[in-house]
Amino acid sequence: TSVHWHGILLPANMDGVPGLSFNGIHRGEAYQYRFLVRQGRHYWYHSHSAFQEQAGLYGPLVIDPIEPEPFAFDRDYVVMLSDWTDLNPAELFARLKKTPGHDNTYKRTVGDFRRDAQRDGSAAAIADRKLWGRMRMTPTDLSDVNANTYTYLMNGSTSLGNWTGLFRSGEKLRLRFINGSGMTYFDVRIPGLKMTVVAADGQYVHPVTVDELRIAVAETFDVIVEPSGQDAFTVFAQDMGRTGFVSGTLATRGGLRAPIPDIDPRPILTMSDMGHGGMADADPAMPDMPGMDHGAGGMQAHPATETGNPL
Ligand SMILES: [Cu+2]
Repeated sequence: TSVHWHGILLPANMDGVPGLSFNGIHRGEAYQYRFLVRQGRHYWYHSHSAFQEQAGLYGPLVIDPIEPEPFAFDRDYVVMLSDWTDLNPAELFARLKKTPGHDNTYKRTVGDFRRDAQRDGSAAAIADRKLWGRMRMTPTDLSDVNANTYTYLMNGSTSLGNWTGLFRSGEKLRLRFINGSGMTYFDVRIPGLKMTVVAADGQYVHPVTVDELRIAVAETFDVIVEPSGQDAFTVFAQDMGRTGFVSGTLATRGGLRAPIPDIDPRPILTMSDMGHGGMADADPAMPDMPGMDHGAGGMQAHPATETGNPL
């Protein structure tokens, strides 16, 4: 196994990436992690070996800074989101290799084609289908694995389990959101409350007040909310592909619930989501796909050894 301290600044051999920063921890072995902590706020840790993170080997990491923080709060809760499957993650991965579309039961239909052809002309509608076909992708594919397979969790609880954070009316709560998912992006909101984002990935930001935020895999956000006027508020996190959600509750006492909103309508990807400048630039010959080019250019190269590693 291994422990990777996600977002923590430390020497490379403490970073916990087997085969890159150390050799991993084998059966019967011990490895002492020892490093100076140079940061405050919250991060998370997870195994960096095989599929252990997907199998639940992760957790939040909260470091109280010595210097006072530039915002006030009365209570402090970690809200850790994740995607759980009872399948062995290695089997899930193997299934994904064989049938990548297994979870994607949502496809465009002949009716969608008629509508697009009416709106954009049939040549454009055909060209659009050809382009997606050539990429062997579909505009409805937002996540390879979604709620058809996953159960989304909040602090390890399903929506039925209803993780609850208590408050007294008028208090300021600090919620430390962490996305510890294998692959799920969540859109998070608390109907009836504004969220003021005060830090992102452990870095203070100029406070931004939002109704909803999107949290990608491994991201963290600190938000301040001030619940008042009702006894319970739903913390609602739906996946980006709108296949499912997990919810919890902020409440003045245990056992309360607020209404849970419906999942939003499902979005359709466009060519600009795929890294194209939009349909106008979409050359049917598809010479270049900047957003999808994993082979060259923008990707950061890793040094072959730790000797003289500048990173
Ligand atoms: Cu990580």
